[in-house]
Amino acid sequence: MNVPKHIKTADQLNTVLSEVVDNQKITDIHTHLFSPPFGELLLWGIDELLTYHYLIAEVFRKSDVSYPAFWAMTKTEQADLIWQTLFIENSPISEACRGVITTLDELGLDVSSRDLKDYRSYFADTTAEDFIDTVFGSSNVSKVVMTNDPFDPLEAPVWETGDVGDTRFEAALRMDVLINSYQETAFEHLRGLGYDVDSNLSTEKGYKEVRRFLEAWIQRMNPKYMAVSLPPDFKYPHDGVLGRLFDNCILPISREFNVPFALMIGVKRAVNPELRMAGDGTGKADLSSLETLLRENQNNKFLVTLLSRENQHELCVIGRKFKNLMIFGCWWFMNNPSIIEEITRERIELLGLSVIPQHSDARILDQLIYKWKHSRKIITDVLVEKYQSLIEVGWTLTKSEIERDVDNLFGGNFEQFLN
Ligand code: RAT
Ligand code: ZN
Repeated sequence: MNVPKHIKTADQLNTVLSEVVDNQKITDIHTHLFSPPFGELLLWGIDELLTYHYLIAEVFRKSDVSYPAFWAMTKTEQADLIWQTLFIENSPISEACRGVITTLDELGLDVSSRDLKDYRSYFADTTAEDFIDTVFGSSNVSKVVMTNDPFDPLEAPVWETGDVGDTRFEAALRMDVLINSYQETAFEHLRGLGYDVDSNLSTEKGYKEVRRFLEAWIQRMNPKYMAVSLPPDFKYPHDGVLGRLFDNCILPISREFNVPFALMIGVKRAVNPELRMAGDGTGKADLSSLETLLRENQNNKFLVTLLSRENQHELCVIGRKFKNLMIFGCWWFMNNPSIIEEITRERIELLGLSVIPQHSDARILDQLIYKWKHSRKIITDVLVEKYQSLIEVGWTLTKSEIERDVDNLFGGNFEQFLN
């Protein structure tokens, strides 16, 4: 269609918006992907796709396999069971199942064949490096932010080499161990590295040492942000180790180095430990703690995503009060079409274009393809609806204005927030 400079009709709008969103390069601000030097930490291929923990949770609902029997299987056996149970004996219509089908299709594989052997041989014929290019090309993702745990014995040595390879992979300093397991594991780990800290963390000396640890990792990783996942009953102010870490270590360092603090609130870890990584749940948080944190630390920048649907509207209202808050993504159990659509509409209606509507949370490289294909379509539909209501009363829009808006949503807002 020949689109005039000023877009005036619904058809013109649909054409332009789909084209602009499809061509838009994406910065994916939260993933669990790794660049090639991290070796086995970078997951990709059909067996990894099929054994994604979202699908592991689903297979136990349909198969009689016991937990111990499943965990005793090799990865290939687990993938076989999941394929047979969730794709052959039942139709793969859950979002996590559908994602596998979208991905295979986008990679040019014949999904009508249902031939797992054929899919396996496709992946056997490629290398991680080539596959990164294929996936980034197909999903139009130009940058991904990893999740980097300085306490991970597989990861930390790679950072210490100073060569983390492909610059399309950027770092995020993940602090779950430091914050959520300080007394159980972190403090001893820190002592082992020569930091003079005790288990209570209540002295100026200890705070200084934790700050020294954070500074060292900020210098090593150059992270886009520091991040933590928190339970729904997270409280601030807090008179325990968490509160002392926040007030005396993390918030000052976050300000000093201009590295925002990302809070991912609402996860109940190990609701069913038998499911291992698939065993976490969700709960509604009391967001007055978040309000206090934002109000009392207005010179700090916070990125926030929440795991409970019930909290999403309230979060948007908080976003209207605090410019030091950037709301991002539809996290984990929120990353389903019906919820993405609802949350995106809610956010845009309350906050306009000042949000980061989505991240992928991809754990397996291939997932960038389906997670972004599915989300891109939903975000486009919401935007069409919103622009259309303007056009209907005579407002005119140009393609370049739409390009500006879309660029902000898929990368620009993140970069501007960091500056
Ligand atoms: O979505 C997921 O894969 C979860 O297991 C978590 O990793 C979550 O996104 C997190 O970052 O804690
Ligand atoms: Zn995650």
